[in-house]
Amino acid sequence: MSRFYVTTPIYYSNAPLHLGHAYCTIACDVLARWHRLRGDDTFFLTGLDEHGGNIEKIAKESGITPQEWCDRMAVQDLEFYRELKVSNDDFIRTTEERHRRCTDAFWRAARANKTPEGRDNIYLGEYEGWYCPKCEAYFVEEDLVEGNCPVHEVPVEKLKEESYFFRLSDYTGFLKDYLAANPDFVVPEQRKAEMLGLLREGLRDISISRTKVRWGFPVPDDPGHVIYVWFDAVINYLTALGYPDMTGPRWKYWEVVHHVVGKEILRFHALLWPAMLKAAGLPLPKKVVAHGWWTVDGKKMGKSMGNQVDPRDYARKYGLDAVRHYLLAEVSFGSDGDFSDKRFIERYNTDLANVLGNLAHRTIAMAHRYSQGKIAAPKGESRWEAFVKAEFPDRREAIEAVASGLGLSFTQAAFVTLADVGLGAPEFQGTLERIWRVLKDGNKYLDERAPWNQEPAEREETLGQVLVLLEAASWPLLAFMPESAGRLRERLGLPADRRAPLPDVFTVIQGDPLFPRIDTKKKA
Ligand code: ME8
Repeated sequence: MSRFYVTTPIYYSNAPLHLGHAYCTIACDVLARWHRLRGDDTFFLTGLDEHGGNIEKIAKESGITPQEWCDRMAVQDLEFYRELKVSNDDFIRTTEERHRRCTDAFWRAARANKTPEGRDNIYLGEYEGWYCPKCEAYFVEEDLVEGNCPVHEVPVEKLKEESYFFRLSDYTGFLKDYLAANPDFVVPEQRKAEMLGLLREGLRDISISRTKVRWGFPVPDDPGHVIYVWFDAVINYLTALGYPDMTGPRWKYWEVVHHVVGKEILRFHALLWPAMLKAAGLPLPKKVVAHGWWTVDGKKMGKSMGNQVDPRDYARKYGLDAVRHYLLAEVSFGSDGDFSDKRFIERYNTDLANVLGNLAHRTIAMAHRYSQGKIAAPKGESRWEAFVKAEFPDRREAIEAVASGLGLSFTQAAFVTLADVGLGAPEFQGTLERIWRVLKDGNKYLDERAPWNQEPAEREETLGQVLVLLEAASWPLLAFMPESAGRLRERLGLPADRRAPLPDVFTVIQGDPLFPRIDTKKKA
């Protein structure tokens, strides 16, 4: 059985989560759900990053302890997850005891080993640099934008302190070689290019302890220092699997870990973290995927920007699946996208109401009007086979292999393959675009055949063909829009989330439109 492990970043506990966090979490949720549908042994992790000076400061300002602050935020954030129906298998908080044990063991393992150049991985030194309290990270002069943090555009402070360092500079050559030997390790390509650029410049050692901040884990054997929040944060991905115990039931997932992160924290995941893992003698992740930013009027949506969108407002109004679809269909995963009410509604109406919703609704309605909801499944191969072969000629062999391997029809196998290839990249927008290309052909077919004018036998053939298409498409859509695709499958008279052999005769069930059109005129 194949395995799959996917992680989101652990989000800072300093402020409520917003659409940007939902975006990355939903993308991971789609991947996890798809792998579960494939029958893979899947593990999906998300959680909260609760340490660091920022949290210490905000708790102090609120007159409570950092732990109390984190506990309050965790309740809110878990509610956010519950409402977005995220299917994570574990939820990690970095203040947990399991994480302290794991971080301590990891530090000791890295400290005990040497770099590829044969030097100590961790050493004591003095750090001076431009520190952004919001990033919890130091920047060098050249990184600053008009003297401000390049991410948050807030003033940075010049700080100097005794600090432990991780000798990242000694890993530049190792990482260059690793990225060259593993071309899919960092995706997409445009984001990998940024990492290669950093490697060409050469990596600098990174400060991994603080003496000014108290809110964090003490450095092993030197409690005057607290471990830098980023060093402890990335280790969470191991904590959830039970590290340092590498004999536990979850350890098997480590070799298939996929990290999905925003582009601004890619360097921590694609450069620092692999070097840290190598230092601790552990295998590197399978893949690191970077996504772009949601902006509002061109400005990054952010906790400190005051322009956050709460995805729950949209989910309550238009349905959670409409939010999931919009986020993943609207922009290519590595690129930025501007969030707007107008685009949300346009995409909903074109993709969901007009294409998928309309195809399902009118087919099921006609099946009832003309045949009491009973439609024989067409014999032989469906008419979509030729369309798929013409549209995706380079996928033909893969589809045939999936069909024979899984005992599926060509049409079913086509959608499985489109999802497998697309989500393997992962490339959400492209996957949805390809699925929609076939669904649009479904509507075109229905219009051309005009079953309302056909003789009963021909009409049954037409409607049967569309039902076959809807069944095949609904399978990968269970990952993207679990509730609506499940409801569609039930309307087709099929189990919502189990692939049973297709019936000889579909018994379809009528209901309200899956995606009622949003009337923009009425809204105005
Ligand atoms: O960086 N558009 O936490 P964080 C898209 N704790 N995605 C966005 C976004 C936006 N406008 N805003 C946030 C941290 N995100 C660290 C991570 S991991 C070991 C530690 C998403 O709360 C995106 O995935 O600032 C981004 O990388 C993440 O939230 C940052 O969350």
